[in-house]
Amino acid sequence: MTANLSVEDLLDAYRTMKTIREFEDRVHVEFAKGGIPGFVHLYAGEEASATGVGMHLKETDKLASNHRGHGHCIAKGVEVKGMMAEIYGKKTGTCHGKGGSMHIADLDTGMMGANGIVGGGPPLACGAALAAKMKGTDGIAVVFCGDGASNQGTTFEAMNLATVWKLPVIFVFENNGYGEATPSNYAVSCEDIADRAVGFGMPGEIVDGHDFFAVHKAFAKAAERARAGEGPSLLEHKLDRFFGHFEGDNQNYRPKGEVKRLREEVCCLKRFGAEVTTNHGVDQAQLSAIDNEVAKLIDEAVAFAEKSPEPDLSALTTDVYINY
Ligand SMILES: Cc1ncc(C[n+]2csc(CCOP(=O)(O)OP(=O)(O)O)c2C)c(N)n1
Ligand SMILES: [Mg+2]
Repeated sequence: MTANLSVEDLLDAYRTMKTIREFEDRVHVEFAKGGIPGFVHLYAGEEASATGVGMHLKETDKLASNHRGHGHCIAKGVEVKGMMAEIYGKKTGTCHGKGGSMHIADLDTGMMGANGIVGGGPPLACGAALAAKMKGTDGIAVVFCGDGASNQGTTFEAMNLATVWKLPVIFVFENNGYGEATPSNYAVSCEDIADRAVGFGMPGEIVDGHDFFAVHKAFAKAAERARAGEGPSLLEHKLDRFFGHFEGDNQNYRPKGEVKRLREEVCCLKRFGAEVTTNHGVDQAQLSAIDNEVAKLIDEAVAFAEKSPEPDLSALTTDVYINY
């Protein structure tokens, strides 16, 4: 047992991380075969970040995501078969095939949407946090942004407003070292994005984003602060992506062997597996059973997506706007 995590919790965390990894590894393969339309940006390598955060979120809490959003969706509880069908552009998808990879949204689970607009998420999370505050619930909102999005004006405006209105919102910056092909140590004006929190009057913390336990612990503090009405926080998760910016990216801006080394040395799943079997009473057999369960789920999701029909032409203009 870790502080407040039971073996059951740890197995849940592993299941989520493994589901994200298998989902992304499979989309990588299927995309190369040509079955998936549009653009996809894969989240493999960053699983501990979404999972450590997601475990603290209730269904009524809100999550705003970005273009690399599959992992955030899975960690927020969006159903995997519907997600896969959505990525294939099928009628049975989470958004009936009209959102695709970059616009998976599922309001029933509090997933406000992946987002193709870099820096689009922070103002949305502020809106959701303001709604929770005005309704007097203990609801919180979280937004996942990249290092690239950390430089957007919308992000700065949202962070300022969050403190001014003491909103229950948490800004999670997933610093994976690159915005497209540009290294973050070139494009980000400060050494650590966490330092920017000071200028916006909120606490900021650097977190090892490969370490589920570090993510879980840091977010617990930020969530508690937000639920207690004490306002926003910033967390900078330092981590790495295991694929290119988008599928098809030849990654010639990355040092040779970088991805291979990262997969060997900083894989959050390997690290988690070693930690929980050594120190937290989890059996390797329990992890292997989850591996099998997840492999089956992803096979089923792909089969479901492939055999699902395309949206009807008559539905072209439905589900596009919501009237409130
Ligand atoms: C407003 C806007 N500007 C530019 C783009 C093109 N674009 C898509 S992803 C991306 C890089 C984002 O980098 P980062 O925020 O670090 O996220 P990562 O891809 O590393 O997860 C850019 C510039 C966009 N989609 N929206
Ligand atoms: Mg980045």
